[in-house]
Order: sequence, then structure tokens, then C-alpha cells
Amino acid sequence: MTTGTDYKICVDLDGSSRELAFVDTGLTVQITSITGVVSATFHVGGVTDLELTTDLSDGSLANAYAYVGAECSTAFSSSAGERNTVEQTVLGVVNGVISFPLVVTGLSQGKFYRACIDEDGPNAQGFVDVGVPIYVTGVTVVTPSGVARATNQQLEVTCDPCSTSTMLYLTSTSCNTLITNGDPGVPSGEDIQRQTIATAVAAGTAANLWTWTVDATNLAPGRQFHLCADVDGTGTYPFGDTALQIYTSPFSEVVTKGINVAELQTVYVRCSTGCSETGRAYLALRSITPSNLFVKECDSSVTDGVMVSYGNENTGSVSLVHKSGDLWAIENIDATSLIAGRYYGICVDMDGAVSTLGFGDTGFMIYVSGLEGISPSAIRQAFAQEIQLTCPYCNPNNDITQAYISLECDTTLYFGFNLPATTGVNSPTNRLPGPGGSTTPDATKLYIDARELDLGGVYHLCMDLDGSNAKMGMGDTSFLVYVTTMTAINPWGILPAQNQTVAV
Ligand SMILES: [Ca+2]
Ligand SMILES: [Ca+2]
Ligand SMILES: [Ca+2]
Repeated sequence: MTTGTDYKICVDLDGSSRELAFVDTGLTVQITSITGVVSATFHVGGVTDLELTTDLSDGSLANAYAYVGAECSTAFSSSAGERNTVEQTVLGVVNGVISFPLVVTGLSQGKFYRACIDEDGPNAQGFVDVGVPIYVTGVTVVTPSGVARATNQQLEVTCDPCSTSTMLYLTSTSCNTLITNGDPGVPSGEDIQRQTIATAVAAGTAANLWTWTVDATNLAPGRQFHLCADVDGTGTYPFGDTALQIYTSPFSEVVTKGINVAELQTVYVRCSTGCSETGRAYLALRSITPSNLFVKECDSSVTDGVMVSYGNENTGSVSLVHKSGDLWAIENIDATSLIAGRYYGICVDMDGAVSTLGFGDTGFMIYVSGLEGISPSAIRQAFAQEIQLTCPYCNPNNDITQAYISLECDTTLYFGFNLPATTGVNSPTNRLPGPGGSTTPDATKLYIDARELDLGGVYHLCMDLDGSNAKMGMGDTSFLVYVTTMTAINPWGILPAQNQTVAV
């Protein structure tokens, strides 16, 4: 039979009996050379290529047209119904794939549609259904792309048609597209490792932003899960696969706050189950401010555990090393090429060289500090306490570094907001003398107003390297500052004799 051609369906209703002969059913079927689709999920924004797979050779089907719509029309020019634009392929088949640059309009987000192809264009009989339903997703972005295996994991979802009725769940198998009431049920037995319960989203910080809280406690560690959405909850739309994936981090906590731009850096993590020394991890660039700077995703296509370093975008992969109990170390990270002041995500391949699993985003990040030393590390409970920083990455370009000390660094700060003191908790923020671009000792003295802090308190030194510039955010430098009654001991040594005096 010839592909792209209509064939009539004939039937002999009594089979081998001779009473009835074959008759024309009036139905036709077209034989398509399409074997599948590259992605069965569409985003609605702008041009979206419909990519179909085929066994035909390169250059075939050069006259083919296609569209996605509620049904496949037998007439070529029909424009009725719910559908997007009908488009001709540009190149025909290339490497087993034929693509159509569809402008996605007229389709409802959260519904399934048919992919239709007319293999020889206007001269042919009409469009034929390629047989794979296309889901037009309303959920287009989810961050982070990894969660800890714990309760109360918060994900931010970008979704135009969502409401507080929208139901989401995670599955390691496939989204159940037969369910329309938003309730795939409560997983039990082995399913609790493969699937979460569906829960509704809550309003987020902007009109199309939503917060989804998921309990990932029982999900198997180190695996990718599909994010399934029923946009209208109990309404008639079904669950569909958003084509977004969430990785279940084997880690429950990252103990190390910051690393330096140097070789042999170590990040300590907690992992109670699922970690082994065959696992490998690396760091990849993140953006945590509204600047939306370049971000390097964890590469799930790499399954052999070997990630090669790539400039300031990512480090090479290193082994996980067991320390004690649930404490593990990502050791010997070469961070010499990383950008001081930026955050890097932790990517891990739980089975390393074994190809069953690939790298995934643990959802955890580490701060790359620009600070290499402080003196003194103890200050008095007074105004304008001077700390000399050794900070080769402070005051970058024309920016002035902002810093303060606190029981816990506020990592939501990024644009140089002047944080006031909180009694017993944090000093006010301050700026280095500068000028921008200078890292001399005079340019990198930090003056701390410690009057509101506790005597005997131990505080983290927090820094936003580019201050008012929004490219970098506040991070924990891993240096600690002590508020004491004594700031220096003089002299540093005493003689092995009587009546030696130590001034404090
Ligand atoms: Ca529904
Ligand atoms: Ca692997
Ligand atoms: Ca900043």
C-alpha cells in the first residue's frame, strides 16, 4: 500500500460463509508513514514545532502539511473547529523526523488534541490522524526541578490557566490521562515509591505563578518524576503530562553553606537512604535573582556519571564519599573556574557509571564565596567594629560589596536593601569602602555595628558581592564572627616564667 493514500475498508460480515460477499463500509483509512511524535506535549506560546517520526529517507514528504486540532479534517482547507495553523514542512524529513512550525492558537490549555498530517499537501485526499494524542499544557515552568524526599516541598509553577482547583501529582510511570476529576487516588503498596497524591496549587507571587506543596517522603530517591496536571480539577479536562520533570534528591540537607573559588572544595550533605560511593555529583550554574541570568540545567542525558567541567557553567563530576551515619561528602571539587558571588546547583547521578540513572537536580544549591580570609574574627559589642577582609572577588566591576553578620544569612536579598539590625539576630548591612573594582586592603575593610548583637554570640558573615546590582544575591561565606568582650590578646606568647602579664 502507498502511504498518504486513502484506502476503503471492505468487510465480509460472515467470513468464510458464502451468504455475504465483501461490501464497501463507506469508511476509508489512510496509511500514514508517521511512526510517532517526538514530544506529545505542547506549550502554547508562539511557534511550536510539531515533530513527527518516520522511517522515510531524508527529503521525503517535502509537500506535507500538518496541524494540531480537535479532529483531523478530510478536506485540506477546512479551518473550522478548535485548532492551530496549518503549516507546510520546511525541509521534509531530516534524520527520521519531519517538523512543522505551527503557530499554536485556538487551542485550550489543559486539553488533548489530535496531530494531523496531509502527506502530499493540497493535492491529497485530506488529513490523517497520526495516532498520538497531543497535550496542550498550561503548566510551562516548574522550579526547582528537584525536591528533597521530605514533606512540605515547595515548587513554583508557571501556569496561565491554573486556579486553586488545579491538581498536580508526580509519577515515575506515566500520567493517567483517563482521569478527569483531578483525583488519581491515594497510592499504596509499591506505588507509594512511584507516585504522590494529587494536591491543589495555591496562589503565588504573580498572576500566573502558583505554589505547589508536595510530600515527596516516600518517592524512590535519585529518579525523575513526571509532573501531571489536571488544570480544571473536578472539571472535564483530564490529567496530562506537562513534559516537566522533578528529580527526587537523595539528600535531605546540604551542610556546607559556601565554597571558595579554589581546588579541592568539599560539600557535605546528609543522605539517610539511597546514597552509595558509586554515585557522582557536580555543580551547575544557577540564577536566584530576577535578573534571570544564564542557568545550566543538570544533564539527565548523561548516565555514565562522567560530567566534564565547562568553564564557569559547571564543574566536572566527582565521587560521593561516605563519612559517618547519614553524612556524605562531595569531595575534591575543582571550583577554580566558578563565578564568585553566584549560586550553583548540585546535580547527582546516584548509580554513577551504571547507566540506569542519569544526573538530576537535587534542588539544593551552594554559594560560591569571594571571601578568603577575615581578621580579626572576634569583635566587640560596639559600633564600627573593623574587620579586614581578604576578598579577591569583592567590589566586582563597578559594584560595591554589601555585607553583614547574622545568625542566618537572608538569601532572599539581592539588590542592596539596607537591612536594619535585629536585636540578638543580625547587624545592619553595610557596604565596603570601595571603590568598585578595587580589592586593596583599604577597599575591603568591613565595619560592623555590633551594638545590638549578643555577647558571646556566633554570627555568619553574609555577603552580596555586587551589592545593589541584582546579578548576585546574599550568600553565607562560611566565615564566622564572634562577639566577645576581648578582641585581641597581647602579647601572643608568654614566657615560661612567673608574673607574665596578658593584656586583654
Ligand atoms: Ca479535570
Ligand atoms: Ca548513572
Ligand atoms: Ca546584588
